[in-house]
Amino acid sequence: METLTARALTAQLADDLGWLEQHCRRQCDPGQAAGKLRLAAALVRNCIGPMLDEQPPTPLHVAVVGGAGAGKSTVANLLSGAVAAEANPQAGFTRHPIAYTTTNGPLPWTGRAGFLGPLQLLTQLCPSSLDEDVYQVRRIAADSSSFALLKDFIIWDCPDMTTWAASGYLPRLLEVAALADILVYVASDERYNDQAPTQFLQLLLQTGKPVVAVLMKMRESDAPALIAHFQQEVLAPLSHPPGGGVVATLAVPFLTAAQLADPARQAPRYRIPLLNQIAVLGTPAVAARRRTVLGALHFLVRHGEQLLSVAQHDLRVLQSWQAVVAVGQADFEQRYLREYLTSEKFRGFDEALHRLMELLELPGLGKFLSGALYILRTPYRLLKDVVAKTGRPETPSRPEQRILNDALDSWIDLLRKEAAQHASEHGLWAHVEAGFHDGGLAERIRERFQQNYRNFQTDLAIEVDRTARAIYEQLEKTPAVLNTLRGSKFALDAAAIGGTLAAGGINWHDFILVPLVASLTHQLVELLGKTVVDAQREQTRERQQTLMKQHLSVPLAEWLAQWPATGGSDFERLQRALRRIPTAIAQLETRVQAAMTS
Ligand SMILES: Nc1nc2c(ncn2[C@@H]2O[C@H](COP(=O)(O)OP(=O)(O)O)[C@@H](O)[C@H]2O)c(=O)[nH]1
Ligand SMILES: [Mg+2]
Repeated sequence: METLTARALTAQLADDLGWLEQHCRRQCDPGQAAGKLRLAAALVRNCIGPMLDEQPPTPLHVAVVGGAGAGKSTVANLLSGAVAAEANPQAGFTRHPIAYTTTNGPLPWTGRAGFLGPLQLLTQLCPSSLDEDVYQVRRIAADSSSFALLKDFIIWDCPDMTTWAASGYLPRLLEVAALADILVYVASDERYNDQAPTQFLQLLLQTGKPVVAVLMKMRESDAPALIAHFQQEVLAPLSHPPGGGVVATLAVPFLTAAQLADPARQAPRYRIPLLNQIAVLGTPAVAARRRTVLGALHFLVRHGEQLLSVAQHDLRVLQSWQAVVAVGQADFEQRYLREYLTSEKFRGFDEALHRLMELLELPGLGKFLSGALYILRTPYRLLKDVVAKTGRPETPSRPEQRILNDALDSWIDLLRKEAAQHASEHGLWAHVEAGFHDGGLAERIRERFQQNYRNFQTDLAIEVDRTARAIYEQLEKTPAVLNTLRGSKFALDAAAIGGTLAAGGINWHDFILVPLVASLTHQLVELLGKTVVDAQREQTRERQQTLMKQHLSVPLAEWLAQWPATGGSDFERLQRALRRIPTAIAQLETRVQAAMTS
């Protein structure tokens, strides 16, 4: 396998995961499985890629996430110390991620290849309700206090965690959540145990990122009970890999309008514990970033198989297509056997029997004896010819090629019918149907078949000829055996004739008996010869079935079985992704480990 650069490898993996996510959204489950794929792709491009690219660890990224109206924008303002995020009572107001920074100069981290994947940087300030695949960076005045978090951190205000099915702003949220080194999970008093945000939290915890939970809008006196309840009811059932998890749960009771308007000065009681948590988690930055990257890597390694499981349904459909191909194949082979092979005579073997009998006649001087016996058998020969001629005329068998073509047609018909029947159920069937309908699939099948048919014919002719010839050639090559057989046959003839003559003394009826006995012994030997030849004939019949499978039905079935996954189809892309993803994850693991120890 070719060795890709780190950048190419992460781009390829993110691309494959992204393709799988889109495929998943198109096909089956637009929910959690697609979300998880998006998160995986985003971890590759936003955490692992930059690390392998030797990006500096700073600035660290803090993403504020949570359900609709929980108070995310309010918390973003608490963190930044400025009222820069539009807190808005309208649910789902923030539709794209917004970064807050005090930096006035260039922002090198935004320009890196693959940063935030498909999200484009907005060059002008826009309301956060703009529902597009964009992100914006808002620069705010530096906080002169000693709690100037924005010096080292970028704060991200994110779209709401609402439903898994949201295909627009949800992936944007996941993109930024993947980028984050620290997550701040916001839940409001009234809806702190909503199901969807809790499920998101559970997924995000799998990345090993540390989470600070912030409970909002309660009465101050209710805070301890609410925290206890939240920890017990919401957090306790959640799992997370070692090192991550919800490291603290803070309460920010209902703020006054004045506090909301100037959180840095009016709400330090709530702000400073929050900033402290972030500062501790982010110091030293190198260690924080290392944790992010390792968490991302472990996420991929642990969930790799499950990420691919979204293709299970597709693979089952592929298998059902392959099963239909196999049914067609079995019918095809049966028809060939039934309609052609069982009635095929293999005339070559009649010739072989003839040659065999000739061989058994005595050579040299013995020819005279054989000749005499031959003459003796004249009445028998004449009779045999008459019987052969008056016997039932053989019905000519149908030509092999016609039978094969008919069998192929019904194979094709079966495939066409099944594709039409299931076309509405899955893209694979629709693809096959389209192949038959306007892709000339039937013609292509016939072309392949004809090509293979020619090879089959050649091989078959060679095979039949070789087997038939082997019957007498073997004897010719072993004169000792041949002579014994010839001697035995002659001895048998002589004994029988001698016996007949001796039995009644030489008499007129010997003219009848002797030719009869000579014919009988010959018939006996011929019968033995025929047994040998017929055994070979049967073997050849089986061999021909095998050859037909080998040349015709098996290669065609294999080609058909894979056909939906060729020619640039979705299935080809899917199989490529399925093949490459595990390898790429394994390679990233090696590279990240190498990079961290160097
Ligand atoms: N008075 C008051 N309003 C709050 C508080 N926290 C949030 N809100 C209001 O609740 C609404 C939703 O808050 P916001 O931060 O926009 O939530 P988001 O949707 O999660 O970003 C806004 O109208 C906020 O002003 C608080 O502590 N006090
Ligand atoms: Mg908001």
